[in-house]
Amino acid sequence: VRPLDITQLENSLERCLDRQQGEPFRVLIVDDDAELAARYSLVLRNAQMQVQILTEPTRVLETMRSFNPEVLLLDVNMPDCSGPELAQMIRLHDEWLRVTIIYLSAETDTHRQMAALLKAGDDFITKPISDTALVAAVYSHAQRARSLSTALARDSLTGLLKHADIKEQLALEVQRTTRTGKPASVVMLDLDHFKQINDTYGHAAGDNVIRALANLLRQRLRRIDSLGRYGGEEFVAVLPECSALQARRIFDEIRVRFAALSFNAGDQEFRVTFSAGICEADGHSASGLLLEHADQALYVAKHNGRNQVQI
Ligand code: GH3
Ligand code: MG
Ligand code: MG
Ligand code: MG
Repeated sequence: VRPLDITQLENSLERCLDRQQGEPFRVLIVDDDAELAARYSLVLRNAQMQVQILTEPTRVLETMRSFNPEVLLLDVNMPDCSGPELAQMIRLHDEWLRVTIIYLSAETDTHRQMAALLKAGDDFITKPISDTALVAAVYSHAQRARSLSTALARDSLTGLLKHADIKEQLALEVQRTTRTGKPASVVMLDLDHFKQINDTYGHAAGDNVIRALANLLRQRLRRIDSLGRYGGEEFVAVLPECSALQARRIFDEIRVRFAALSFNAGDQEFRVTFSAGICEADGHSASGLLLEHADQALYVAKHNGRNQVQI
């Protein structure tokens, strides 16, 4: 086995940190030893992470709510509340599932380390630790926590935005439209006779159809467009800098492609269609009203015989 080359490790870590995209990782340090906490904080800040220190463990939940960390560095032995007790309490809240809890302690007794991990928490780092090793450990955990957080924020069947998030995205685009004066379009889309599809071919086959439509939409739309699963078999797309007429052309093309796909359930083959309604944002209408208008256009598309796009 080749000995570990620390310089090489440090170089690769630097490259890693250079690649750190978007917002810096957030780390919350909970330790009753303020001096020690400040020391670790400095190391992590030098590695471009955002750090907050908490020497009073009872305030951990409110600090997590305001700071929203990816990683919690937790001391084991503290006067008011032990680290493992705190970790256990945090794990009662589903909203903090995406946060990695790492114990950072001088505790070298492996039985006590294990007891802490069995109670709650994800990793145990023993002090003293080199700066590089601390940064590497926190960085990898933070990266994983962020991926998990991104995945959890998405609809699990399709990977698209969830109901509340696509609505939020629409509100943001409406604001932008007001600023830029460029039109944006909202598209509401619903699969045709989908109850019948489920009843005839089974729910699993129905799920495949929903996934296939999500993939097709993702492929055909631009990066700046937002796409959400609004309900069971309903989708909403928000298209910035796109008039209703342009949106209709795009969705008519998608409609034709989708109708041509063939699905299988056992030895049966079947096809599915969708209907869509479009509404153009003029910079004055509230986003709720836009969705309502797109829904009305969808209703017309359904009423006129389905498998069509209406404005
Ligand atoms: P219409 O053409 O008027 O839209 O008829 P429809 O039968 O599609 O009516 P509606 O849009 O009300 O149907 C919703 C159906 O979609 C009800 C439910 O069985 C099915 N559905 C909703 N969510 C899911 C899902 O996640 N998976 C599957 N397989 N089916 C779903
Ligand atoms: Mg302590
Ligand atoms: Mg529906
Ligand atoms: Mg439907």
